[in-house]
Amino acid sequence: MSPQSATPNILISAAGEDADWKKAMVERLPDANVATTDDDYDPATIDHALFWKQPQGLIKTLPNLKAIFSLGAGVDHVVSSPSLPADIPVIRLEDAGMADQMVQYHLYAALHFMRDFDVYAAQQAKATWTQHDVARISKCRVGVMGLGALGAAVASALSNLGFAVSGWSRSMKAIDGITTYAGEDAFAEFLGQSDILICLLPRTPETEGLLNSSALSHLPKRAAIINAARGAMINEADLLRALDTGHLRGAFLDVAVTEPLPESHPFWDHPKIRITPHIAAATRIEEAVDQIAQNIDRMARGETPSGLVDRQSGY
Ligand code: NDP
Ligand code: OXD
Repeated sequence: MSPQSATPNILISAAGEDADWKKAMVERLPDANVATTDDDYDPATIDHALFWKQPQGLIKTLPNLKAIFSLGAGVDHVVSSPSLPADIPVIRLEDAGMADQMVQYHLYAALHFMRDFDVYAAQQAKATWTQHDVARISKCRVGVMGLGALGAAVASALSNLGFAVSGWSRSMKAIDGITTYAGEDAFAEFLGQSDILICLLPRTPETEGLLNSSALSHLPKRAAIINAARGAMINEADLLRALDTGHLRGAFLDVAVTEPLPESHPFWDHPKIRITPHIAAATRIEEAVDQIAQNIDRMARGETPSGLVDRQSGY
């Protein structure tokens, strides 16, 4: 990348949290000009945009953008914009305080199934006092889809707790204690040994609808699914069918195709589904602004920023 001008002109659009981001950014880069969309700013001067679910059409009002930073790990809200020029670098956050939270979320959700808390919740609803054998954790096979900043941390934490963990990614990975698979050819085999399937993939054209009836049919009978990535990766009707036929024992969902999940959605009162409202991992602003500031510096020096999105693959 070619070196850029000295003083960054930054615009923030952060879905209601603009003031917090602006304060943190001003503290971290006191020499930069930092505005939110509520401020009086000249769109032609803006060269760096910090976006989380920015309003539609905002990108095309900024003719001199040199980079767009996502304020989350996912970049689907940016790369799906039809007005995004092909040559603008899009940069995602890497961990930024989210990996620890993802680990906590998945430890809870995986233990929910491994220790039969779903079974006991159903029993409680019928005032039934029946004890079941406790499975050996080493016999419980967890498959993690996506071994990036978040998936790899979750896979390692579950493995350290004693689960038998495997992981699936686009390119082959080597992670201590984890059996790894890569690519489409290995997908069915990976699914076939996942008693608990965790989805931590980015939303891209390749991953959208990936967990459909065909994929779900490869999971072992009475497998469970945990999805804290994006709702669009699971075909919701196929998931409901797999739960209702008893092929799947349950689903723990932090994300949905439509968020907030509509009040009338069948997920809400499905006895085999646990819902949380997209809270698995929140960006920690301090860590995030530090990453963004370092990347602005890197780009100013003509270096490649860390977390640069490959526009071809979409993440
Ligand atoms: P990364 O970009 O670091 O990692 C993505 C992983 O997915 C990589 O291992 C990548 O493979 C793999 N992958 C991508 N496409 C495919 C494919 N077609 N087939 C197989 N593997 C694929 O992402 P993060 O770990 O930082 O984040 C993952 C997602 O988690 C985010 O995109 C976001 O949607 C979601 N998220 C949800 C939050 C919540 O609160 N619910 C909070 C934060 C993030 P490879 O390694 O080979 O490139
Ligand atoms: C993210 C998210 O992508 O919060 O960071 O979903």
